[in-house]
Amino acid sequence: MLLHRTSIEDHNAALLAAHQRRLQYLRSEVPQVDDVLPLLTDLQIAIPSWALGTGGTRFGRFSGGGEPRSIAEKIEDVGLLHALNQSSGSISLHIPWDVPENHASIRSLAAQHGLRFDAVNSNTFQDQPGQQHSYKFGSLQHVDKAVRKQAIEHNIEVIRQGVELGSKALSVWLSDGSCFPGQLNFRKAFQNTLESLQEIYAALPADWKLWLEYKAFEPNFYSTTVADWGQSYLYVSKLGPKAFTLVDLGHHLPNANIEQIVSLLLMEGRLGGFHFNDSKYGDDDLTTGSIRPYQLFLIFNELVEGMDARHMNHAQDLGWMIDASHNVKDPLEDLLQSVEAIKLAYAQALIVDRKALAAAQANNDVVRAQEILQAAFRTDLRPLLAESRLRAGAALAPLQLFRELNVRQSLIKERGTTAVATGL
Ligand SMILES: [Mn+2]
Repeated sequence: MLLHRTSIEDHNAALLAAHQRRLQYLRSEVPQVDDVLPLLTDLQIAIPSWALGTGGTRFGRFSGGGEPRSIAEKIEDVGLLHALNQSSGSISLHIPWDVPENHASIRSLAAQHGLRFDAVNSNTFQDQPGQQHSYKFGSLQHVDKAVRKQAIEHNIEVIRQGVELGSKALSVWLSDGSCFPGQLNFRKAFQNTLESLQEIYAALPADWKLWLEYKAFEPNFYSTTVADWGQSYLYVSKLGPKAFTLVDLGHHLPNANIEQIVSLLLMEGRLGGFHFNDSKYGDDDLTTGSIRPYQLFLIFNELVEGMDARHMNHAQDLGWMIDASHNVKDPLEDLLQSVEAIKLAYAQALIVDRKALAAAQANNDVVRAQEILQAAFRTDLRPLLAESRLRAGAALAPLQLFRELNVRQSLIKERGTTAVATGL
């Protein structure tokens, strides 16, 4: 489904007066408005190809209809999101759920929608039909060299696919680990994994990065071979300068101080990027910002401070991606909400009074430090986000327009009620 320019223009015209009133008030309250606007416009959040359909749990899956049936339709869905918010300018493919048959036509379709290809993701946490060896007891860590070799070759094939699409990063998440004490020799599992990663690393093109994602538990429940940021850091520091740690917000043990992790990884130059989502209990994969928006702001506060300390480009130098599952919401509506929450937290972090905060820290003025952070967090910057969208040619209120245009009904009409997108 293509969004007509006039739909956005009519929508914006109807909302313009109220928007300008709110923006004018914000300008009187926040002096940095004009500095923040171009940064907000530049920040693009990648949409994963597996998040465009309904997710599920091991108890069931309740399809919403109109799901994309092919990579082309997935690109069209991301193109639709991008037309609505001009903030979702890339797509991250998962191999083998999404293997392009014709790279040139897929690339040109993406370009028509103003999209590029973000990191490609490998999958050695499932067995695929016709696969010779099973990953039941791990992949890159496996005790059998033949299984490791198969997993290494899969990752190298994913790099090849990514090169064809213009991707610049391989994202690796391993479910490797053990479910019971005694099942695994931890040291051997680490060494096998490191050697396997070294072979994959050697296949990276010169301008590529490898992002190693960690996760505390699940599907293995006793040990995970890349379980936390320290373990990921150990691997990537041994691999070389093109390897980085990837932080998925849902992959920590309860109450982990993610903002501190981010700060230290940035300090060491080893933070590669993010998978955004939110959670209350574990790896819930809920809408970003739906449960703990203050934590999201604190993470962005450290990101902005740490990236500026290293003179990094906020939009270009880290990978920004959503990794969520939509079990009860329309996936496209959920993704619009997620992008909004991410950019809102970023905007809040950009208006933190850093000089005053540094002075409060130097004087051990704990009360003042809290006041400074919370003043930024509690400022309603939604008119600023709307203004950045307006200037980029997007909709003032993307979610509202999505509903006004009955987008989901159109997609159901086009694709049917039983279409099921590939993914988990
Ligand atoms: Mn992830």
